[in-house]
Amino acid sequence: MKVQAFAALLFLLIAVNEAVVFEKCELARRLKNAGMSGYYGYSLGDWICMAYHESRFNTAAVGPPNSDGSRDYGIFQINSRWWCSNGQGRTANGCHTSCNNFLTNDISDDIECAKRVVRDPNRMNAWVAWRNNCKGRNLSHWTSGCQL
Ligand SMILES: *[C@@H]1O[C@H](CO)[C@@H](O)[C@H](O)[C@H]1NC(C)=O
Ligand SMILES: [Ca+2]
Repeated sequence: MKVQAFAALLFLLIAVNEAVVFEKCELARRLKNAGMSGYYGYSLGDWICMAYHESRFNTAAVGPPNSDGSRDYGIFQINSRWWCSNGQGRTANGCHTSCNNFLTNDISDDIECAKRVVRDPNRMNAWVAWRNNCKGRNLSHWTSGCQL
């Protein structure tokens, strides 16, 4: 019984922190509720297109090392050189957090950090995958079929 209770607790702890692959419309709803529609002039389509091309909506995504040795974390692939600390190498840690916090199924902190990133002069050009795949395109299909 004790062992079972422990196993149940362990499972709960794992489940709470479990990574998740978001479905497009669920992500759209979360982003809208967090005030991302029109944030700094960017549409929900911009954010969803960016997340898709950066992480395929996978909150557990960790990118390969960048040329400066940093890595990118989570659904928005937030960079360890500038925005979070992974305990390796220099970081400005602009979002004042551990990069591991961007790998959980709770994306509220990822969203807050993405807002901080886009307030920088580069805006969404900070995300190379957005620049290459989303910028200046018709993004209406990223929110089509979603009840928002
Ligand atoms: C974007 O694409 C949608 C669906 O294909 C279309 O209905 C809409 O007119 C397009 N918008 C622009 C600005 O081209
Ligand atoms: Ca998180």
